[in-house]
Amino acid sequence: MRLRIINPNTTVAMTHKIGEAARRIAAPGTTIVATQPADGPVSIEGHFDEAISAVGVMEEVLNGEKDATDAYVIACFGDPGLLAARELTRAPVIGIAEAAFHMASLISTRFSVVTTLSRTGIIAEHLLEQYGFRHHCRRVRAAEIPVLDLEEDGSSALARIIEECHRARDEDGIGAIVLGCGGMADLTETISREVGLPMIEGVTAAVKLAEALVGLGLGTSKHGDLAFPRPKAFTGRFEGYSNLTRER
Ligand code: 2AL
Repeated sequence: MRLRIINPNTTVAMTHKIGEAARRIAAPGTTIVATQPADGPVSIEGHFDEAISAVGVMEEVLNGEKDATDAYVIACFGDPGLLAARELTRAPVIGIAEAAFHMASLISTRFSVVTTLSRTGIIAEHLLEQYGFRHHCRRVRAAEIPVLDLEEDGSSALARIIEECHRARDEDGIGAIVLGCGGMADLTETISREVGLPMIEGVTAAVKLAEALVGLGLGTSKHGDLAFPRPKAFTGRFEGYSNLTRER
């Protein structure tokens, strides 16, 4: 199967890291295509960044539709544009936050999330409510690191995340921890060893869920609100979207 992993921010190094983490965990028959939007924020750290990035996610899904894609992963912890992306394809589309929450709930009754900044924690809290995981999650914690610190050799990012995971383990009464950023895709094993709790990281969780859905022959339902978008004109810089509305 061909799995397109879309890093919604435009930092090439992060896209590469996400792609490598996905390849390490993918089944032998899975080809990973890791991409990012041509334009947009270099990191996603708030509602504005997220709104802009969602347009780039749509473009990357449309590119994937020309590339025989069997499944998509949106590799940012706010799952930007997730439902909109689903309207554009019959393939499954999985967000890394949603994937991580589901996986965590299968191996623990309570988990905490450790994300980058408090400012983005609210996005995770909204998603927990929207997806129905509010009672499974004890606490959304932040290591207070900007997303791009995760790309810098020698930064204190890893140490800070581990510190916050220790606090979560000791104070939250939880069985597992969800790592809340696509840029943490390569840290699961190290942190898990240090903290001694199961760590769920969204990119790897989403790859395995995508493989499961494709293996079951399941794709995005085209009955109801996830049907292809209603035909209409788009104006201005989005004029090109006017012809996407026919069903593929
Ligand atoms: C993210 C993420 O996963 N990628 C990014 O640029 N921002 N979200 C986060 N909570 O740090």
